[in-house]
Amino acid sequence: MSVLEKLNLERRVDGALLVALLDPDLLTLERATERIDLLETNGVDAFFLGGSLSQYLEFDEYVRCVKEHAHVPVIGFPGSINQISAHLDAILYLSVISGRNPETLFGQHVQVAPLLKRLNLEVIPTGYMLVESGKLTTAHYVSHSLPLPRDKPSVAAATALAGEYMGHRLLYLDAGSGAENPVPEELIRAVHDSTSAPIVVGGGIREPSLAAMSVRAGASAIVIGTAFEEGPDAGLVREFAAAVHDQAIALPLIL
Ligand code: 1GP
Repeated sequence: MSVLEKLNLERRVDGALLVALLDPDLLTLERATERIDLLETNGVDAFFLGGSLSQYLEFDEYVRCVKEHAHVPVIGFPGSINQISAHLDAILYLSVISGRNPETLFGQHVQVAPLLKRLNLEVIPTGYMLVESGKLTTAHYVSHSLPLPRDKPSVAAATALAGEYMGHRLLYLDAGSGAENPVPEELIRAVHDSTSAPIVVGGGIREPSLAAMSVRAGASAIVIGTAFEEGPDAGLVREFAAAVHDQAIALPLIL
């Protein structure tokens, strides 16, 4: 069964998905492996593994250790072409469609495609949209591109629809890790109303209520990084899980 099929099964039971971000630049391997069990047993459905800066030298070993401890899918969220490992269950094949930098739209993809094929990794074509969030985040900076304006839902909707027409199977709206402001509700709703692909939302979601709001607006998966970095307690993870899982709205399956 592919990772997308597994996530769809989970979605049928749980509604939207709660995803925890493990960024090797920010979370030592020891701290990451320590908290995997706590995150999983309290409701995390999958891990995204990667980061914008990519200074970590032993990426492959990091992924291998995480995989040894994790029981839910571990999906690559690469900030660069160095963040590829045969130990991943799948990888987001991210095209930064909010920007016009050819390297992050298509260039790096050509460089890594043969390697991904050789590793037989499940590849998930993802239209990645950075959203203006109040201050410059690392993701905005390293992508060499302008983010989507946060007060222009129609621009985000048009961008997302174009991404869907280009064949992306997921649309990822990201305010950037540690964002001052998360992706606005109106913007998520506009993308949801104009597309049929599942929407992943992340960046600056520090409170369970913000996660719930994003799901009600149309997000099929919520990514939490910073809020889980400082040794989250089980109660906080459960609150996020309830906020994400318990919104009774119909969302597209990840197909
Ligand atoms: C960033 O969406 C992720 O790509 C997570 O962001 O660290 O702000 O939760 P935070």
